[in-house]
Amino acid sequence: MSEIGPKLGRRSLLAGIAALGAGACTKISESDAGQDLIETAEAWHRTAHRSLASRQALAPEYSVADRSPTFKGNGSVSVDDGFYQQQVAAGFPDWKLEVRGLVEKPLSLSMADLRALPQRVQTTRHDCVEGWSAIGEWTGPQLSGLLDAAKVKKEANFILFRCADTLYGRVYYESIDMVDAYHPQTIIAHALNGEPIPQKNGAPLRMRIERQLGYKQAKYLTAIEAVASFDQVGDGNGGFWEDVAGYQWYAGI
Ligand SMILES: Nc1nc2c(c(=O)[nH]1)N[C@H]1C(S)=C(S)[C@@H](COP(=O)(O)O)O[C@H]1N2
Ligand SMILES: [Mo]
Repeated sequence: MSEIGPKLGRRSLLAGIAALGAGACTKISESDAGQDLIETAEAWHRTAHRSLASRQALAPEYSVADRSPTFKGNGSVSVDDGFYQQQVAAGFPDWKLEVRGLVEKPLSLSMADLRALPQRVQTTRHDCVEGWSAIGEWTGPQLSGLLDAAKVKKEANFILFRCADTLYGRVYYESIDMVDAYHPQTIIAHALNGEPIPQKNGAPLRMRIERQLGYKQAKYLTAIEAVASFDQVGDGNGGFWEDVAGYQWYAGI
């Protein structure tokens, strides 16, 4: 994705493509400069189109035999909060995932609600920028289904993930654009290797966004929020590590 800047989401891409509409071409095409402009625009359109198509490709999936024997816990490995601790002990009977923000029908879903939705099972490799990887099998509903059920409004450009944990005194959060939000391998996972997600790996719910690096895979998920922009969230860079250490917002692999 080097051709497109990190914050250029699907909507701006589409707006750019729409702006190349034929109507504007009649006058400027009569001059050489106009012709150059059109050729440049066409080349840009081709590049943009190819990039968008490549972002919809699937991440590699592996077999059961490829699973890592242990899946390291990294960053927060628990949540320092009484309600969370009581819920872990009881198997998360009262845990709720909210779907809110720029949606017509906000949702509040229990673990049972999430398990009752159509499930995707995917064995994928998690790559952390700190230099380790692990292969695991994740199960959960696709984010696209929840966004459709909540009826995301046209003004939404990004999906924000709210987490229960704090790290270095800050609440962890992340965000992605609509291309990744609707990617078939973007799921809200509740199981790892066929078991409820262990506490260290983000119990009871964590994101799997398989075309991006480890720090985008928000653990201890409490809410999914559709937003027009993330300028006013945290320090405005779209995620915890983006704010704290200047990591790239778009962490595509
Ligand atoms: N809520 C939350 N999500 C998080 C983190 C975290 O500290 N808190 N760490 C991130 C990083 S850097 C990585 S590599 C993975 C680690 O996932 P794991 O603990 O299952 O290995 O979670 C990501 N998501
Ligand atoms: Mo990471």
